This record gives sequence, structure tokens and C-alpha cells, in this order.
Amino acid sequence: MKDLTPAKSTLDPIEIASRDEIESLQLERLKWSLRHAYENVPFYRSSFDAAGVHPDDLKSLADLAKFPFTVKTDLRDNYPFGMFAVPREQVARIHASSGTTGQPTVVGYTQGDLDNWASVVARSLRAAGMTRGDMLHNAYGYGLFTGGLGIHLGADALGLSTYPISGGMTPRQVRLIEDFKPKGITVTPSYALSILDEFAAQGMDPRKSSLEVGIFGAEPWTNAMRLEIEQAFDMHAVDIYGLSEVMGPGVSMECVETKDGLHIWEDHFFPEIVNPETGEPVADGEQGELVFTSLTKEAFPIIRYRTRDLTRLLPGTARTMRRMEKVTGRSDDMIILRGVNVFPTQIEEALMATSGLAPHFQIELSRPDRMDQMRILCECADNSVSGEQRAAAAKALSAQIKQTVGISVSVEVADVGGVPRSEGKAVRILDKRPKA
Ligand code: DLL
Repeated sequence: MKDLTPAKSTLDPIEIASRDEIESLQLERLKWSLRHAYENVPFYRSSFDAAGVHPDDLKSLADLAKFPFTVKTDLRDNYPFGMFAVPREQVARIHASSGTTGQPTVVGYTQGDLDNWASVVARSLRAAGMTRGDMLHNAYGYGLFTGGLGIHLGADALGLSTYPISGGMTPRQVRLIEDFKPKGITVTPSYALSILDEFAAQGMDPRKSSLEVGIFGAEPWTNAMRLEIEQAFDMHAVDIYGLSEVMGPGVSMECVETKDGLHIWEDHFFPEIVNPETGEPVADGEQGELVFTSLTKEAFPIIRYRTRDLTRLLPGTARTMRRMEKVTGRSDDMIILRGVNVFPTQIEEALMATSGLAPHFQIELSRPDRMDQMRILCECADNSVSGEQRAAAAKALSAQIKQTVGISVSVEVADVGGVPRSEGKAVRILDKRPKA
């Protein structure tokens, strides 16, 4: 793999400013953001009033902990535009979550917000090793989802040659990688695996493709998966994180030269980690739930938003801005199986450590005889694997899970293609337990 480290001279000065400089900018912007939310969004005015706090009470960054949290249901209760802080005509762009399980969450951006979004995504793509004139294959979905259009904004700002292929039509994904010869690909890690399979189906070697870096996010993925993808494509694999409520992709980004967690673009997004049960802030370095406050957003300021994503904050390395460790999962994706907390990423890790299996999986939960059961549906690496070898792989995976996670599961090893493929975010959990 080529060294893609960006030249220091190309970074935004704030990326490598001193902590003092970063914190004084944050304090100034935080004061503005709290006041902006309080004065323009009735929801924030009443939630601050109910908690007995006023924007003037913020004298230091630590004072933010006095302010109330915002949660997903607050956004749903104010559907569609109740959380907007500017007149509707000043909203230049609207995105929304899929809303498959109820009311979609709607977010808005002024032109100024779009400019800031472009700048943090450009910074993220540069941190991945992309530079002006490089070609990008953007396979995140275009539409109400922030992935496709968010990446596109930043790619334009950085001066890349981008083609908006979006997700789906996998044979065409491979065809264009072959024909256009992009340097980078932006895609969910699970869809990257589908593209990888398609290379094999077409009898082509992905290691010979032009790709030098993959920029993967929108769902959790493990370091074991990173190694698998890097090996398979002979390219760098880096992590990009974000969420619609806070902006979209580009809230934080891993640097290609260190691959040691994601630098949060702290000049726009202020992070905290809180204990998910008590809501109390915890010290940097401790695990908990990530909470974000926007520092510059005009149309949709967000104050102390509970992301439900679990991680911890670490000091800066390649940049002075703090890092967040790779997200282990969401608190609402945590399965409690017979008293043990399990995340899909732990199953992914065990699967990657077992030979003879492909990296695709789904977790099925059922409750026969009032006891929760977990079944892992996975695939053999290729169909020539004999029945005996499959049984051995299933046994090895369940032993690995027993040893590392501490739970007993059954494993089914299907033929190649037996696990449904994703074209965007993978569906990892099928919950067939009776609803309470
Ligand atoms: O997934 C934005 C995005 C698009 C990020 C493309 C990166 C690349 P939402 O659809 O609102 O936004 O989903 C946000 O996805 O709270 C996390 O649970 C999860 N997520 C996003 N990036 C990562 C990541 C986009 N790198 C939710 N690792 C977040 C783990 C991630 N989880």
C-alpha cells in the first residue's frame, strides 16, 4: 500500500492548533450556539427553562454539563420543522432518517451550514489521503440519507473528480471501478464486501484494481474487518463517522497515517462521554455514550444530543483534536442474552477469527421455551467446502464466541450468498422474539 499521508501544509491550521486555541474557539462558539438555540427554538427555551439554566450560565466548557440532554424523541415530537432555528426560506437543504420504525427525523441546513459541512468532509477525505484531482467512487446512497450528498459536498470542495454512483447495481460498481480507475471509494463496509464478492463473481482480482483507499462508515465495523478488506483490495481502509442529527458524514475521521481512531472535528462539534445509565459525564479515556453539541450550526442547532453510540475519548495524535475510539455499537443494538451484554461487533470479531467462513453474518434472536436463543447465520468461504468442514467451522465459531463473549449460540453455515446482502447499512439483528 502506498503512503498517502497528506502534507502538513495542506491541513486547515485549526486541525493542528494548540489545545488552548481549540478550547477558546469552542467556548466562544458554544456560547453563541446555546444562545442561538434558546432564542430561536421553542423546544430549547422550554427545556433550558425547565432545567433552570440560561445560556449566560455557561462560563466554561465544563458548564455545558448543567444543560439538559436532547434525545431522538424530542426531534420526533417536533416533526417536521419544529427544531429549526431559522425561517423556513433560509433552509437550503433538508435530509431525513429513513423512519422505518415510526416518524422520520428531519434535519435542515442553511447555505452556511452546507459550506461548513463541505469543509469538514473535505478535511475528512484529505485525512484519508485524497487530494485535488483524485477520482472518487461514491457508493453511499444519494437521497434523504446524508451519506451520498454529504460526501459529494466535501469531494467538490476538495476538488476531486467524483461520480455519484450511489448504492446498488453491484455488477456496475465493479465495471466502473475497472473502467474509470478511481483512487478512493466511499461506501459502507458491508456493501464493500458485496462489491468484493462481485469482483470474484466476474473472475477479477480486486488487488489489481486502481483503488488505494476505502472510506468506510455509517455502521460499526471492526479492526479485524479492516485487515480483511485491506488484504482483499490491497488498499487502506479508514473509518468515517457521523450522524444526521449532528450533520451527516464528517463529524469525525480516522487519519490514514495512524489509523488509530477518529479525530473529532472539534471546531464544529463538541463531544462529551456520559454514563448511559446516569447521564453523568465521565473523564476522557472512559467508555460511555457519546453526546454532541453543535458549535456552528444555524438551521438545526443541537444541544447535548444523546447519540447512543458507545465509545471513549482519547487525546489527539496525527491532529491535535481529540479522537474517539472506533464505535463498538449502539446502546440500542446491544443484545442482552441470558444476562450477558453482546454487540454485533463482537460476533464480527469472532467470525473473522474463524477460518473457512466468509465475512457476512446475521444474528437471529428467538425465544423458544421462554429462553432467549441466538443463532448466527453465516456463510462458507466458497461452495467447495465440504459438509464436514462446514460443521467444523460452525463448531469453531460457536467455541470462539463462547470463549470471547461468554455465551452459547448455534451457528448455521449457509452456501455462498445465503446471508442477505446490504447495499447500504447492513441489517445485523433479526429479532424474532415475541414482543412483550
Ligand atoms: O450514517 C452518516 C454517515 C454517512 C456516516 C456515511 C459515515 C458515512 P445516520 O444515518 O443518521 O447518519 O446514522 C448515524 O450510524 O449514530 C452510528 O450509530 C452509525 N454510524 C455512523 N458512522 C459510523 C461509524 C450516517 N464510522 C448512525 N462507525 C450513528 C460506527 C457509525 N457507527
